[in-house]
Amino acid sequence: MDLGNICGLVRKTQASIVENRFLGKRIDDDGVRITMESALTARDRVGVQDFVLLENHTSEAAFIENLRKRFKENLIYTYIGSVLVSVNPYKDLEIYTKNHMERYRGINFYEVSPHIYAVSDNSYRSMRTERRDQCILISGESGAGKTEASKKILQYYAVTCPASDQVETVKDRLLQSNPVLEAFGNAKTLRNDNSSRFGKYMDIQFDFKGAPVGGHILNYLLEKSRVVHQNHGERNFHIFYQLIEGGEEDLLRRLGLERNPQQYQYLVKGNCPKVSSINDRSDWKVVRKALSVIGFSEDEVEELLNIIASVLHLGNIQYGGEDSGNAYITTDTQIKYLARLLGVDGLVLKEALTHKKIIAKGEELKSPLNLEQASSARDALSKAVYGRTFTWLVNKINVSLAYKDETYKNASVIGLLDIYGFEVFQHNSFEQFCINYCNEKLQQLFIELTLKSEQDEYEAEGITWEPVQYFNNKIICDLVEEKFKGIISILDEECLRPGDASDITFLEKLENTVGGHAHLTTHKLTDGKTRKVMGREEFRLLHYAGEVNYNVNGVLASSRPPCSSTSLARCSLFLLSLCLCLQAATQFKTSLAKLMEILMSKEPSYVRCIKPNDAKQAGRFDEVLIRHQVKYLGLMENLRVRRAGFAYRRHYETFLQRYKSLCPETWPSWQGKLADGVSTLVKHLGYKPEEYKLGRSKIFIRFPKTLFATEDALETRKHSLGERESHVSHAVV
Ligand code: AD9
Ligand code: MG
Repeated sequence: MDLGNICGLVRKTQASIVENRFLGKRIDDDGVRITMESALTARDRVGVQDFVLLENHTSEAAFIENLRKRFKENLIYTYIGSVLVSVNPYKDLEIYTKNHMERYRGINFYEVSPHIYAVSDNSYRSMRTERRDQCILISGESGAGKTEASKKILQYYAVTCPASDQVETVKDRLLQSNPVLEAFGNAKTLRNDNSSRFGKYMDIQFDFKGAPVGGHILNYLLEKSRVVHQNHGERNFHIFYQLIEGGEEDLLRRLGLERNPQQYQYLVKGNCPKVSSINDRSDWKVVRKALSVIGFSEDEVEELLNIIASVLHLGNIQYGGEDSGNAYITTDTQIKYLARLLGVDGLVLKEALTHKKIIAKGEELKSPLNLEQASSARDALSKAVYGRTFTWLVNKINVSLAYKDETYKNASVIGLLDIYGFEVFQHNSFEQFCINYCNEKLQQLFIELTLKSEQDEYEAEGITWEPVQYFNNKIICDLVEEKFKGIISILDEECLRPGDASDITFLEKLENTVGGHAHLTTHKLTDGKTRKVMGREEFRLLHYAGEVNYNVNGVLASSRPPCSSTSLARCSLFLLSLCLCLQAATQFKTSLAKLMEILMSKEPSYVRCIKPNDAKQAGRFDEVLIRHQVKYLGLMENLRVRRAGFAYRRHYETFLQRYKSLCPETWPSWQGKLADGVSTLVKHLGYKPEEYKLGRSKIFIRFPKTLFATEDALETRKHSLGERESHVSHAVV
């Protein structure tokens, strides 16, 4: 059989073999020996599994070409050092089986192909051996695969970690929390059929034996505006459609619902009741089951569904206008259902939906709302009710996941962060502002921690290096969050200021306070002379990831409590009687600051997700879109930092083990100190002094080509040995 045939035959298994040739153990899948295709040819085809090994590491084109080659071969994962870059394949790959999980268990990071399981396992082992809490930070834009990645990590732990009977329930609950949170917090958007509309940080707690014993979830900024409005082609949260499509007849009857989403104002805005990739009816069954696994009682489920149905009824409330301009309710049936479902008096509800309360000179006064005010009060109430329900749900899940046994007090933790990516739309509002601010903070953390850990390692190994220049986005974080003169402080001040505070006065205040800042402009500040046209009601932030224009229309309203909510405070239901105010900017800032604190206290691993195309299609690699993501995820900077010192590092023992056969003095075994063995070996191989440094426990190699040359030498040796063997066996025959 000639060389071409062999290469063709084993093409399928080749990828993983070549993956492992450069940096680790050689695996001969299916017992086929691949020694024919030269290392270089293979590298040309499937690229390198770690970007630091790219010859031309400063070239964005080379970076993208490497991604493209790998994507074509279904190799969706690539490292930048220890950071995992993942490209969404938009198809099911056979790489998440139990066998794959087993393959990554207890294996060194570089010994097998890059994989989300390698990151999971590495964090788990670090937690176990170093007793240090870990976190895995998953970032990327909408549809890039963050949620899928976090689910894969959770599944990996559920399958591979030790367990006892008691622990099995925890594993189940951890896994089952996903469908519930997704039903209430995910929705179909133009970018993703299952888009998470909230940020999620989840702690998985492990006992001293390494078994998962509990969990805790923190949620961030649910996109509540979706409850009352959806853009064309988008949907409301999945749960509404699941209930309507999948709910049993008598349940729907009790809730006063019809089996037709088009009947509900809150579900018709996007004109998209059905999604081909989603089966609402079967998802309903999954969610119902998950709710009981988590430990919701029948009564609690009933109450939850009462509220979901109430939101739909609220949306169908319509108003008429009196001659005086005051609004009145024309849809009594809805009020009847609402009163029953929420346990509120119908008249109180009617009043709450048509009046606001104002406190003047210490006295409480009722003032009627006009049509427009009444509709926005209704919508504000729906959003607040849904938002509180979501928080309640998360709290319930947390109670169910909390570990009960006192002996587990000192659990170790792995945190998973699956947070919305940077968002730029045609129209960007307060919600995008918060989301992008969050990404700005995470980027800061990323820069600090990747740089810091790099520096720490050199220090620990006693290696000198030249620090690399990078853009520190702290200046933008400060612009947003600084006390007294940050954007959030200014927003708060305007929210609390009585009298004529409006969206426009907020904008003016911004101009007066931070007008000179290099990362902020407004129409007025630039006299409209900017590259991209700006509206008069916008301010523009130059984020690390690019420019975004934020419209201030309605900013104050989003940060203030809804006006009618106080009238409902008397109602009986505990969920509603809780404070109904929306999450304001300062609250968001505080919760983000807490999150940063949590993350800083842990050892981080990074998964950077990339979306290959906007059509949600398998096999399509849209270069422009990908280049944009590579840029704003800061991957080139990441690579530069990683390469600034040394492209490659290896423990002496591992290095010696792999290459000892290349030097007569180290083969078959080296008896002296490991460092001396490595020194002898690299001298024999002709390494020049500027090509490498010897640290306390590791060798640091500056250029990939040095390592490639060594790899090729190893390959040549194996090849010639193989030929000799086959020659000998021929002779015997
Ligand atoms: V968003 O910011 O929440 O809108 P995510 O979370 O980044 O977004 P998600 O994980 O939901 O994206 O992935 C989007 C879709 O891509 C999934 O529903 C899958 O259909 C598809 N996907 C993502 N990752 C994988 C994968 N590893 N294998 C196969 C995948 N399909
Ligand atoms: Mg998601």
